[in-house]
Amino acid sequence: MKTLLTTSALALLALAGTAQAAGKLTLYCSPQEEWCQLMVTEFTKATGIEVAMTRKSSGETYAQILAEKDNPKGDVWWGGTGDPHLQAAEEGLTEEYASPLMDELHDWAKNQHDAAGGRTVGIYAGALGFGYNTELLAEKGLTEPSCWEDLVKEDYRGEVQMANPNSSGTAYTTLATVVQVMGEDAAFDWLRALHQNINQYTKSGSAPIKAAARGETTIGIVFQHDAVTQRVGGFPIKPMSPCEGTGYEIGSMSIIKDARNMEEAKQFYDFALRADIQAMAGSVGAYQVPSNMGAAPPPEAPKLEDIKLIDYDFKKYGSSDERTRLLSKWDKEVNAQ
Ligand code: S7P
Repeated sequence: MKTLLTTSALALLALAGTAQAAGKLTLYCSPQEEWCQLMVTEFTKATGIEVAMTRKSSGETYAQILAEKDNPKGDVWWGGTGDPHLQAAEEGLTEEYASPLMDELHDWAKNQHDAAGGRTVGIYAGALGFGYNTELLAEKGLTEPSCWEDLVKEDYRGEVQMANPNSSGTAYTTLATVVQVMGEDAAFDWLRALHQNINQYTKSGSAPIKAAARGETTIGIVFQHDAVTQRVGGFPIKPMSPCEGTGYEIGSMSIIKDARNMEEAKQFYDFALRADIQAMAGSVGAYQVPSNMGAAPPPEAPKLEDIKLIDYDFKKYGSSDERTRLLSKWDKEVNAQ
């Protein structure tokens, strides 16, 4: 009996040891929920590490990491637009790390790493634009919008939806894009004019095109890949690339400063840069361009080389001063109207 008890106690101890060795990870996730879930499942399958994941928009996640800076609760922030990752890096909220997989990445992903002093890295890229519900547009007898300038036409009163740039990285990319395309004064005139046509500022960046798919708004300002997801899902959505040119995101990943599970955080970081892992995105309708050169973009992904992209100034628009200034100006001069 004594021997039996000792044996089972030893077995239990061994089991506990295995669970402890496998570890745990707290993941803050900013892309679409389906992709976040896929990453959790695949990472746990590969490593045995249990992941507690929360999905929040990019601006919201940045604000949470800032609020938790003296007592960090998250380990890795995976995905979301690059600007707030750069701001977090500048403010010392994230940890420097160089993955052994860095050489496998496109230059734009490595440049993001360099710009942040090694505190963030590019994991995907995607172009901004808008999309519209073709059936609603026809029913309402509206003409097809193809330029940023079209979106402020009186014909589109109450027909346009975008997210709030404070919570949403997509909407902050929109704000920074129009400032770069039009110049700041003209961009704020345009944003005030657009405000007249907006039916709702949503919290999440992809919500406007999901609303368009459901027929709740005609036009949504979103990343083009998010419009493609709805079209592939069978909804009457047409993605558009604005005629004047458009900005883009370098979706990023950062390890949170003083992460409680630092070893697991690094394991996740390396895992998320792997070509085979990035190549899975298309299976859950995520059509961004992957940062690992060995991962082919999903065939549905908008081709960045065919889009009139601006030379988006990530250093400037991802800086703490500029992001804070533009958001506060938007709050005062546009949203308060
Ligand atoms: O849906 C995918 C995606 O567009 O969402 C991310 C975005 O930052 C999260 O949404 P928010 O705009 O609400 O922050 C993008 O990085 C990603 O491509």
